[in-house]
Amino acid sequence: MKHYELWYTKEAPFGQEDFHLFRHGRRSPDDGWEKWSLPLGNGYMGINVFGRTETERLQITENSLENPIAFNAKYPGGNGGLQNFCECYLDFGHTEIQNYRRSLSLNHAVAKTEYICNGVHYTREHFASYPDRVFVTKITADRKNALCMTVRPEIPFVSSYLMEEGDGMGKTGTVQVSENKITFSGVMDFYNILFEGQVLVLPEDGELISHEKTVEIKNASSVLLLIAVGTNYKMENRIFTEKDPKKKLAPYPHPHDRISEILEIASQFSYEKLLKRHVADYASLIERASLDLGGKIPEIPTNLLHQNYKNGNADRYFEELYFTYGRYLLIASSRPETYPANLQGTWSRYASSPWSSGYWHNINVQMNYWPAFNTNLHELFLPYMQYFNAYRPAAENYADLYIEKHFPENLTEKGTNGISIGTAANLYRTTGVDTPPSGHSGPGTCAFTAKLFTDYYEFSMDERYLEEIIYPANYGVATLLSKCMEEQPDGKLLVKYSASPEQRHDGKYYWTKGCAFDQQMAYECFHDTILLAEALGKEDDFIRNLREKLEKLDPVQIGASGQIKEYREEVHYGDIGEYHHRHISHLVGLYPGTIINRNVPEWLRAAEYSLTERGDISTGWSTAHKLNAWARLKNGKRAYDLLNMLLSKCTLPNLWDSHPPFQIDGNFGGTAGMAEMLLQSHEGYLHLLPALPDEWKNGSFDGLTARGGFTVSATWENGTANEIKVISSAGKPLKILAGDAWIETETEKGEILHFSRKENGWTKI
Ligand code: FUC
Repeated sequence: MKHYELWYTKEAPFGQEDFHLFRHGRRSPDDGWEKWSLPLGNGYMGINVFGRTETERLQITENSLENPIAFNAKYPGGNGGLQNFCECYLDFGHTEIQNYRRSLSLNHAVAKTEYICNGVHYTREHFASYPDRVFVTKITADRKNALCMTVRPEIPFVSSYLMEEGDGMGKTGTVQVSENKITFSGVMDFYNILFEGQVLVLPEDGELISHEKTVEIKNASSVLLLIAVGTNYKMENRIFTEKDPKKKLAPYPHPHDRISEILEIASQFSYEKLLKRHVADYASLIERASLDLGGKIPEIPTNLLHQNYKNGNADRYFEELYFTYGRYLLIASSRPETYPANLQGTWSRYASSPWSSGYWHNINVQMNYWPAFNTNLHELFLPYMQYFNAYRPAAENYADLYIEKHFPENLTEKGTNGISIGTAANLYRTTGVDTPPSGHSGPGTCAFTAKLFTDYYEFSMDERYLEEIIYPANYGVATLLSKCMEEQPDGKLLVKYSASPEQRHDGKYYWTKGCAFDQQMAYECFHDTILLAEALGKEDDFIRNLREKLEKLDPVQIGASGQIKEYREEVHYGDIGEYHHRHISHLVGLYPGTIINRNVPEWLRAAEYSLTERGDISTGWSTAHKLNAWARLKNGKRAYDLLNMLLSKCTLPNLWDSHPPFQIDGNFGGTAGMAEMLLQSHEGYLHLLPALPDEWKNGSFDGLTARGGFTVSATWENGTANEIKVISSAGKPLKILAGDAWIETETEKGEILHFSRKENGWTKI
């Protein structure tokens, strides 16, 4: 893999990012955390490194330290959610600085800060180790005994309330020191979360002085810090079924022993050994896929490279870097046995995070996982499957209640009414499907989620979770959807209480019957459930019934303007709802769905019309969704326009996506979209370079993944592919469209196939 690094010649400012101010309409300057700090993570924790010389700031997040999602009458602005775990300050007092540089290596997932102060070269290296569950910092001086510093962790937002006295969202916390260990622990009131973090301070030589809340190091040559954090949260069924917030975590032990043990074990390794274990683990994921567009390693810092890009000097390295960064961010925020990536991945410095840092199921959380499938990071979706397993009984209960209330004639025994997944969710609570008038997204949200499970299976061909999770998820969602449809006089089956996410008409959320979002998603889900049943050799009355229902869904309708109708009652494009609304929910059958494809050219044309009318200018994730949609329309120029816009207008100097504010979904959607421009597999075959823009005339990619369990590498020149390598993990038949020629062959499990372009087509070599 090429050398990929974000680097800067200035430290990240402390900044003033106060989300409360943002919420109340007064954007405060946010030059610190959101724009300039560099994120690290291992799923267990997220760390933002500022690279400051006088006082370094390491800001730590742990996903389960949450208040409830509080979008309620009391707090209409939306408060609560994920909260900053710790601000760990390192006081160096270095002010006269030369040769400053800070960086984040995407090859090794290591952040580095270096500079010269008083003739001494200081270096800091930081990484978040997944195998050892610790955050590691090593600070070195190149002159013996020249390192003096104080380690000073603080618990942010300790207060008896969050917004106002008596709101029940207070937090207590204390910092204590025992020799070379600093422990910061407390209780977050609402869910009674017991939290603790520990910093182990290990100087190489010099003197260690323990103060009440800090540890001071004098005259050392290097210092190693090991940090672990945790809470008594466990992602289990009871969290979601227990209604009393105070009882959810009641059976689980205080995290103290676990954190102590993690540090005890990690401290037996040398720094070099910890680094080696971390790099081996990380490299096994990041190196699986890469993209070479001919970019040259730049000699200017990343913020200037970005500035040049914005000024119209689009640079191939910058695009490659963005692609790699999306994969890096997913590795840093979604590892098996930890938590799924949330709206900000796993990073929050706030008392109340934007949209609570929740799992939002009408686009955001789905987008997080798109690159897991086509960029060869399949197992990073496991945390969501584990989350689903934990909330499943609650989702079944929501389905019972929903059907009982709205479709009593379809109510069956408790637990057999399907699975209901509404828009809002976090680690403590999910919701059932939205209902009018206050909700805003139809039950298609459930199928939008189930699609991820199908994609996981189709891309990885991993059968381990098929019977236990993937099939039941689809079956459950199909069950719910089939119960909330109404047969029309013309025989069509339409979702009743249907809404195209967040679309408003005359200032109100618009509820109707059978909008495109719900019908398309229902179609995808019924179709997938039947396929999965076939894969498992299962057949029952319900599956037979789905086959009949599928025919009646009428998921795509073309209107008088030639548009895909967002609503059945719409005549011309834009009759109902906002013309340029950021959601393109009527095109989910184009992407991430698959029904709008080349077999129905008139649907593709209508999708193109609708996408064009919707316009390009939008928020971060919306731009990323449009990029994927244009890729599926096989329009390299337009896909590239959107990519360019995403990178120029919706990307911060630390390359985080900006909605605004910072949301991680656009990063993930952007990375997936770049892969989608180069390889597609939703039409029953692999399509190589389906949306190649002129800007990417020559290049190669390595290790992208396609449905059927294929891993693909390819090179191209002057816009034409000349070499293809395919690894077949499942031994499925292989069909590729590359240029104007087809490749068709049987494969065996584990077989590696090479093809070379000759004048009259492709030859197997
Ligand atoms: C959905 C989007 C918003 C925002 C929020 C977190 O509701 O429509 O734009 O991204 O999620």
